[in-house]
Amino acid sequence: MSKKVIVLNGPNLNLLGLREPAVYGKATLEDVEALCRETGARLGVEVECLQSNHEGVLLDALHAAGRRVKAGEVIGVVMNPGAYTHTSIALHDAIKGAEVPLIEIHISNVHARESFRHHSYVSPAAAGIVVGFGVDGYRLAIEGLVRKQGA
Ligand code: CA2
Repeated sequence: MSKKVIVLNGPNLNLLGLREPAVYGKATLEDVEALCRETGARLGVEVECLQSNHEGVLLDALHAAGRRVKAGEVIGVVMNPGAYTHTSIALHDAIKGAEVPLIEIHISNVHARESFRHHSYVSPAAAGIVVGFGVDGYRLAIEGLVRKQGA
């Protein structure tokens, strides 16, 4: 059975493609999840996707992913934590505590935007970061995770 990659999307990413196309592009969350599954299929991994607007749901998903990494079923997580990137010490602690290999991805170049988007609580706990490539960044992040962790 093929190994799995978990793709997590945080708050407001369910609005992708429906608002602010100049910043985030025209692709919907459904399109992004299809792109992730296609990328996984090409690389021989199965992709499971979850989006939530609730911090606790994302924390639980990271804990579950960590357990599945230890069981050898999952290779790691690709996560766009949305605005929780800039606020959540709890996400930082969960990634470290669950010992889950995680690639942080942002659609926009957060460093070219408002200063409150320049700091990430997630980055110091991440195995890698993909920023500013639009939704294509999800493909790059999955490729990077598979290269780093093996499948
Ligand atoms: O660039 C990214 O991927 C972000 O993680 C997106 C977050 C933002 O808070 C981060 O600073 C950077 C926003 C999530 C998407 O929010 C939308 C709001 C309206 C329309 C479409 C998406």
